[in-house]
Parts: sequence; structure tokens; C-alpha cells
Amino acid sequence: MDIGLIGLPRSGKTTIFNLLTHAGVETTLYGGKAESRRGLAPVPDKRLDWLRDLYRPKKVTPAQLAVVDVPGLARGDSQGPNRFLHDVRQVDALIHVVRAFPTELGEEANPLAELEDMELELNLSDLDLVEKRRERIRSGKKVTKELQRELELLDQLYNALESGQRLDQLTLTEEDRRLFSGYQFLTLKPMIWLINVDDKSFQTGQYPQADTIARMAQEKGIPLVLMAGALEEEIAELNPADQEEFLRDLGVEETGTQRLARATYAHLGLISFLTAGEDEVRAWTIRRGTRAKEAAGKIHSDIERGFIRAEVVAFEALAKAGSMAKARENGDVRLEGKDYVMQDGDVVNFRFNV
Ligand SMILES: Nc1nc2c(ncn2[C@@H]2O[C@H](COP(=O)(O)OP(=O)(O)OP(=O)(O)O)[C@@H](O)[C@H]2O)c(=O)[nH]1
Ligand SMILES: [Mg+2]
Repeated sequence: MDIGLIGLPRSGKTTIFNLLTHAGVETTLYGGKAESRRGLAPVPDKRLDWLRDLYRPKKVTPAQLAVVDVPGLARGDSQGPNRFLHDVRQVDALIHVVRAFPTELGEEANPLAELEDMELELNLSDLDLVEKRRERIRSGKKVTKELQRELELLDQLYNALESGQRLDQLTLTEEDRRLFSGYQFLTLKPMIWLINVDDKSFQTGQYPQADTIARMAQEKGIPLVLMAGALEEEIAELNPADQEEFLRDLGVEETGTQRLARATYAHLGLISFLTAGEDEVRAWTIRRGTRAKEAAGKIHSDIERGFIRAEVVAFEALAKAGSMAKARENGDVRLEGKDYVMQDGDVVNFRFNV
């Protein structure tokens, strides 16, 4: 699954891409760069640190999310074929990076306008797709029953879009969604708004038009995350102990990176399960609702095929017990079958047979 970082020029996309992926790509002052870049972002997870202390493994591997730094949107982009929309269609979810700090050239922040511009572009692009498909069906020789049904749905989508709604706000059946999955509608992709602010705003939580933006986000069902890109670049260079102290001094509990990871997981319906041993402590990303046998397949197809049982303990119970032996003694370690629905933070040992 690829998550696209999108936004107007100079909103801080590359800064945040670097923060998430540790890629060290050069940021620009004047915009530019026409190429999308893809990188892997390790997902911060304190449970891994705890397991590291317990097992002292050779290796610790965090879960990873793939992120794409998409070149800035220019106004009017939805009007013609262009790179931005093409690249945005390819990703599975979107993080809109919104500038809420004045630029180095002294341009004031207008995050509300940026949000409205982007929503409009995405909306117009979807309207365009709906329109083209409707025309194609209507001008076809024969309108089958199935196409008739599609036309009705397209009308429904058209009306929603025209009234400014996102398509992900419509209640569509699984069947309808399947019908539309080939279209790559942009407002059907899960969206997160990332407000990129200055140091002070990060501390206070206040930024221009914050109330209006919060209301809009709520109406549209979009999670809102505050982040201070430039500041966090500095924080990221400190060692973990200093990072915590720095955050404490600021009076915030988590970095924006951590908040973003949590919001992304929640909004995309993702959870992590953990595996732990002397060789490796590792987090794995799965969709909420994934069953044990399928989760085993994340690690290796052999483990899925030869699945016997999953030995599971909730991380919280393990942490409370202090060791696997104690957790076992407490009866916290369960044996689960292939249909067990995995929970976030399950520490798992799969038993299998090849
Ligand atoms: N003050 C402040 N400056 C920032 C912040 N985030 C990024 N910048 C600066 O804003 C400028 C643009 O940042 P980039 O990360 O290159 O922005 P971008 O969205 O990738 O820009 P384009 O790719 O050109 O569209 C750089 O000079 C950054 O250092 C922030 O949170 N606060
Ligand atoms: Mg950039």
C-alpha cells in the first residue's frame, strides 16, 4: 500500500518525506522537482523498544509504510492531463500536507485556502471521470441492465460531487465499490490532513483558521494531524533520551511523526502484530480483521500453508508480567486457531509444519 504526500508547492512535503523515510532528499525553496519519489517509512512503536530490552535480539525491524513524495499541485491542474493527477491516482491513500507557516519569502500562511484548493482539484478531477464514463455509456450501442445500474450510480456520484461532497462520504455497497475500483477516484481514497506548522503553533496547537479547518475536517470525516516539519527535523537528529526531554520542554507528548503514524493506522484500518525472539524483534502491518492464518502468511507463505496454531499474548499482558515465562504462568498466553482475529499488539509465535 502506497501513501501519497500531496500538497501545494512549498508546503513541506519533501521535508516530511525525509522525516518519515530518513531519505535525505534536498528540499527546495522555489518549488520544482517534477518526479515522484517513493520511500519506506518505519512506523514508530514503543512496544518494540520494550521487547528489545527483554530479548536483546540481533535485529529490531519496525513495520514500514510506503510513502510517495508527489510534486506540488499547481492551480488548475485538474483541467488537463498532468503529472500530479497521474501520480495521485497511483497511490492508495493520501496525506495532504498543508502549509500553516509563512514562507521564507514572507508569504503568509493560508491553510484554509490550500485545503479548499486541493479539495476542489480532487473533486473536479472525479467529476471529470464521472462525466466521461457517463458519456461513453450513453453513446454506446446498447445499454445493458448492468450498464443501466452503473449509470444510476454515476448520477448519484455526480450529484454528490457537485454538492462538494467527497465520494468516501457516500455509503456505497461492496458491490458498488468494486464496480468503481477501476476508476481510481481521488476523493474515494482515504485522506489525512497534515497541518505543517511553526514551532510555536506546535506547542499551542493554534494556527490560522484552526477552528474552521477542524470543523471542515469533522464534516468530511478526515483526521487532522498537527506537525512541525522543520522543528522535527532538528528533533530527529537528537538521541532518543534527548528527544524525550526536548518534547517535555515543549509540553507535547508525541512528535508529529508519531501522531501521523497513529492517525494513518487508525484511518486506514491497520494494526500491527509483533514477533519476538533472540534473532529478531519485529512489527508487522496487517488490516484490522485479519485472521491468524493469513497473518502468518505475512511472515512467510510456508507458515501460512503449514499453519497449526498461533501462540498469542497481548503486549500489555506481557509487559505487565515482565517476561514470557511469567505471562505463561499467569495464563496470558493463549493457543489460537487459524480463524482467530488478530488484535493490535498481539505478540505471536506461529506453530507450523512444512
Ligand atoms: N518554518 C517552517 N519551514 C518549513 C517547515 N517545513 C518545511 N519548511 C521549509 O519550507 C521550504 C519548502 O519545504 P519542502 O519540504 O521543500 O516543500 P515541498 O512541499 O516539498 O515543496 P515542493 O516540492 O517545491 O512543492 C523549505 O525551505 C523548508 O525548510 C515548517 O514546518 N516550518
Ligand atoms: Mg518537494
